[in-house]
This record gives sequence, structure tokens and C-alpha cells, in this order.
Amino acid sequence: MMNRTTKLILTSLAFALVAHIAGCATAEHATTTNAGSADTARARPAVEPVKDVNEAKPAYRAEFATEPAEVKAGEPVTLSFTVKDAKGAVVRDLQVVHEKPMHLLVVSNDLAEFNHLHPQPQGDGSFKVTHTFPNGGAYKLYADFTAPNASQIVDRLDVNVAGDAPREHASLVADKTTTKTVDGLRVTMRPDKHLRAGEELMLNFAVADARTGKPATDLQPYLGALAHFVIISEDTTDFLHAHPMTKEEMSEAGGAHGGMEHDAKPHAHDAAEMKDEAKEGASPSEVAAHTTFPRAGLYKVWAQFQRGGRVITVPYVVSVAENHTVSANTANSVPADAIKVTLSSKGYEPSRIEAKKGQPVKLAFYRADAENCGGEVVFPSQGIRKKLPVRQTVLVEVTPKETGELAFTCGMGMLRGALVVAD
Ligand SMILES: [Cu+2]
Repeated sequence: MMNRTTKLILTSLAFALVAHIAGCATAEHATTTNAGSADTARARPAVEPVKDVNEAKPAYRAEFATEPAEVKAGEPVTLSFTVKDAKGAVVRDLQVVHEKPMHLLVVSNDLAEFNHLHPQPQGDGSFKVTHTFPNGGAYKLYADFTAPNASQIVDRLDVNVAGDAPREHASLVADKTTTKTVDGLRVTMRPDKHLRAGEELMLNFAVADARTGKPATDLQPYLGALAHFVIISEDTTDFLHAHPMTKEEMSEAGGAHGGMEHDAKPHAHDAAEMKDEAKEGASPSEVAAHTTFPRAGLYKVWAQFQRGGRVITVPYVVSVAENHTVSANTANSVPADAIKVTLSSKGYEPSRIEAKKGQPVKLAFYRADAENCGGEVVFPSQGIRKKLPVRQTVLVEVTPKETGELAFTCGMGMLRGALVVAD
């Protein structure tokens, strides 16, 4: 019954990233800055360098300021972000990811309000965008950026907006229906399995024209992708920004060579290319995000599409169950003759492991969090590709046949490590 255009063609790995604001690499970026309150003058705590047994990786953070300093409901305010490295130097050349050097998600603390903005680079190295908060109250900002040769960083910032009558706090309630109609687009979310903490799953979204009920095949690329997904936990500490992948990306991610080029060629899309593709046939009326909810609880999901030149934001509230299967496996032991390699959103630790030519090395990969890119470990030169379920230990045995570096990467080539092989 399904014709070509309604087939799910954007499946498999999505470019999805998660930042656990507590408990891992991005925790140090999650220090809060209060603007528009008595706390404005309080300096942010100094950022501790990322601990790495082999080489000190630079840590980055966004310094946040508002103009004017006091933020008032209904009045435009300029939000300014200056990214600095561990030494305090301004970082200007952020990687362009999904067509923008910086993505900014603005949400009210109760997740009722949502804005997806893009601060623009300024002459002084800062990134600025003007925004008008509709109501007084507490807001969270998530500044999402990627410094050169570094992985994605999400800085969570607090803004208190002055207003006469702060809006009443809205409680999250899990949706009873997974079909929503916004701006003439009817969107149905169909997860491929029951939502459980720490379990990889696919959120499928079918889009139809609300008036005709027919599959909507006229979606336009928005920031280089057919959809954007932002997922935030009820307590605002977990943030995921996911995109469906194009066919080219899927093949690029699948090939070791393509994956290795990720550093040289930042993850970016060619919207023109996608438009050409759209001319050949209609846009797919289903898109999918590959994602993992890190913990049990309620999450708000915003799916964003573009149609007729307008961005359409479709909100969902989902309930994620405890995962007893995964927690039962947390006590996975590492064999005595194996080297434990922990994988978190900061990458592999250790990322460089000494080995001897001709001698087998046993690596025990432990994936500490649900950072999506780490779902697989790949040894391109060995033809090894293994799935890494969250909080489980997976053994990989390799016998290096040559001296030099024997690389391993995540499924998309964004996180990397190497065996350093000597005679
Ligand atoms: Cu964005």
C-alpha cells in the first residue's frame, strides 16, 4: 500500500546528542548565570579543565550577558554569548552544525514556552540574538555549539524575567494522543518500542496534511534537515537535540573513511542539494529520530518542520519508564586482563591506549551515558563494529599487526580513540 514517497527513508542513525547536565562532561558547563535578577553580578565559577589521562582537552563555556541587564517581559532584550576556552581566550570559529554556529533553545522552566533561535556572530567574537520574553518568570537557555576539533557543548543558563504577573506554572502531563495538528500539519509520533530509560529507540513521525488527510510530501529542509527534534526532561537537566539523517549522511556514517573525515569537514548539510533531491520526488512524509532517553520520567519533545516557508513546532509530552533490564546489568565486571575504556559525552577515556605489535589487546568498553553517537564502536581497519548498550560492558579483542595508530571511533566517527602500537 505504501508508495515510494511515503516510505520511511530517513531511518537508522540520527545525529542526536545528549547533554547530561549533571554527572558527566557537560556538568561543568552547566553552571548557571542569572540575568535580570540580584544575582547578575555574580561571577560564574571557574571551569575546571577536563580530566584526561593522556592529554588535556580544552574546555569551553559560553559567557552569557543580556542587554539591558534587567530582562523584562514584553521588552526586547539582546542575549549575548561569548565562547571562551579553558584559558579564557575567545573562540570565534565555532563549527557550523546544521547551518548555524550556535543554536539557542529558550524554554520557560515549566517547558510551556519554546523558542529555537540562532545567535549571529559579531565583530567582537560574541554571538547575539534579540528576543522578547512574553511573560515574567524563570527561563532556561540552552546554548548548543561546537568548538573547533571538539565535541558538542550545551551550556544551560538561567534567566529570570521581570513581569507584573508571572504566568501560572503549567505541569507536564503525558499525552493521551500521539497525533497533533499544528498549522495545518497533522503529525503522528510512533515510537518503535515502549519508552524505557537508557534504551535506544526510534521516534517515527508521520506527517499529513490536516485538511486532506493525505501524507504531506511538501516538507522543506529547515536548517539543512527535514526535521529537528529537541527533547528536555521535566526537571530541565537532560537536553537532547536530534535530527533525522539524509541518505548521504547515512552512507557517510556507515563508511569508515567518511566517518574519519568528520573533523576536517564539520557536520553540515547542503540545503541546496536537498532541494534538488526534493525536486526529483516529493519529500518523505515520515521522518525518524534515533534517540535514547537517559532517565525515567516525563520529557517534552518538540518536533520542528518547515512547510510553505513557515517553521511548524509540534510539542509532545512523553513518559519514559524505568528500565530494569539495564539496571540489572550495571554490575558488569571487567575481566582482569582487559583495559576498561569508558565512553561518555566527553569521548573515550582513556582515548589513547598503548599496545604491542602482535599481542592481543582486550578492551572493555563501558558506555556511561546515553550520548547517542557512542551507540557503536568501530575499528575501521579491523572490520569490527559492535553495539554499546548504555551502562553495559562490551569486550573487543584486537591483535595489532602493524606499529603506529590503530583507530577506533563511534558509529559516526565523531568520537575517536586509538591503540598506540609499538614493536
Ligand atoms: Cu538550531
